[in-house]
Amino acid sequence: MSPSNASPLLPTASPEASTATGGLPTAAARRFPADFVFGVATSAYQIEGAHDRDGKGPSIWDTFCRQPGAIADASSGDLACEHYDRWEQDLDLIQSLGAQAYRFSVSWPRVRPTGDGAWNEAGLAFYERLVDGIRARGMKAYLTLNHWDLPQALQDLGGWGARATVDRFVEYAEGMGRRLGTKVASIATHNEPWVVAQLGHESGIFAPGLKDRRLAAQVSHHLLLSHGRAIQALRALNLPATLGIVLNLSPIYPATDSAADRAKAVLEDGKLRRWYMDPLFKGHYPLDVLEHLGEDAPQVQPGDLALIQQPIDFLGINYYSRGMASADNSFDAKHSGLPLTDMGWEIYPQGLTDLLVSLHRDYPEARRLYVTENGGAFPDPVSQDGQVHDADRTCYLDTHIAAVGDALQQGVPMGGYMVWSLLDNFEWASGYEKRFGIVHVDYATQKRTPKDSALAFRDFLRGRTASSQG
Ligand code: IFM
Repeated sequence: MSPSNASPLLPTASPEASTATGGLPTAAARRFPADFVFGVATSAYQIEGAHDRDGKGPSIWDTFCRQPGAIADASSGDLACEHYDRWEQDLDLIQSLGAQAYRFSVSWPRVRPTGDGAWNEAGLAFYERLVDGIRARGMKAYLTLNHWDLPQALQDLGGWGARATVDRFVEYAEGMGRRLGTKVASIATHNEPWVVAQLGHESGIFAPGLKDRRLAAQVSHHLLLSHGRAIQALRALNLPATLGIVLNLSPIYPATDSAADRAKAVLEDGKLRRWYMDPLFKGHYPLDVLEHLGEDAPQVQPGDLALIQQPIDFLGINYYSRGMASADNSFDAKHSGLPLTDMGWEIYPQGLTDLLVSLHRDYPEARRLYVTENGGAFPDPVSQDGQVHDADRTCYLDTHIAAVGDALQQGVPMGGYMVWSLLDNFEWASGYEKRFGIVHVDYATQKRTPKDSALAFRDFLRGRTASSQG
């Protein structure tokens, strides 16, 4: 751990450094309250590596990556950023940026290798050291329980399609709550359940790679049910940590003003947003989506919806781009005129403000909102000077943080903002081809190099501290 806020990785702070990076000028022009938390985010499978070390069991992603053609560059998270061994250096780096919070996830099969039965003390101890390290550096730990790496042994029993997995998840949540719940600032049950259900079980492009719409709908229900029951179990522990869930959301706009496009936008909004928000906050599934699913609608047992609708302390929102709906699916982002990231996603910061404002309007029950992920993939070549001059990402972060500031000004109860991601990492089906980090990772040497965007974020945070002191 660094004794001070200095890092061997970053140049010493100076007004010139701030000017050199350009800071985040648009973001800085907005006012963020003193208790607003800025942080960085990662997830276990994407950075840890050590896939089979110290008693860890295999996850569905370990299995999926071995399927030919599943991952664009035929890679896996076997080594990733070797964060399992380099976590202290990585925490020093986060501290040196001046981030107040670090959002990370726990690998379920690292702490309970088969998802049932014995716990793995070595895995638990790793996360305990990590959380202690975060706190020792004066930062808050934001823990996510499920960032997609389900134990393979549970998948073999039916995975999220099996109702018994809900029970296993509640045990996992309670176990982690008992072990770390007094030390972490926040616990999120799931990260992006839509992705697990749709990409994992309907389109099959993510683990476990299944293609079955009915199963996907059932999976989404089990994820929500397990969320509600886990919140109940964690609440009973009387922890100081705030409890919530993280959804991937986008505002969906009709591509044209035609009635057909507008109707499509409503349905797409239903599938992405209301399917999760309505049960979480209103106690029902949206009727139009149930009708759309017809016989594929999930089996819901009496009492399930009341369990899902547990009061939570925060809603985390992962925002990357807007959604556009056209009845004939003719909308093509490439021709929209908006700049695109390396993922081909449109850069549209206004969508973040629109999303946050509409969420607060439609779901005032969501008491506190956080942007738990936001960022962009860009090609990021290393320059001859050894640095990464990622002006596009710096601009992306600047305008999106400013968009959060605009939502705050319009009365949205925002609690914080986390950059995705601290490090370049394993971007799921895209492998290592897409780089989301504000810190460059040379995978051959594991050298970390803060990109210009990291320096600009650091300077923005320093300016904020200075103005709150001045
Ligand atoms: O890398 C992912 C992350 O794991 C979940 N949210 C979206 C990110 C970018 O695709």
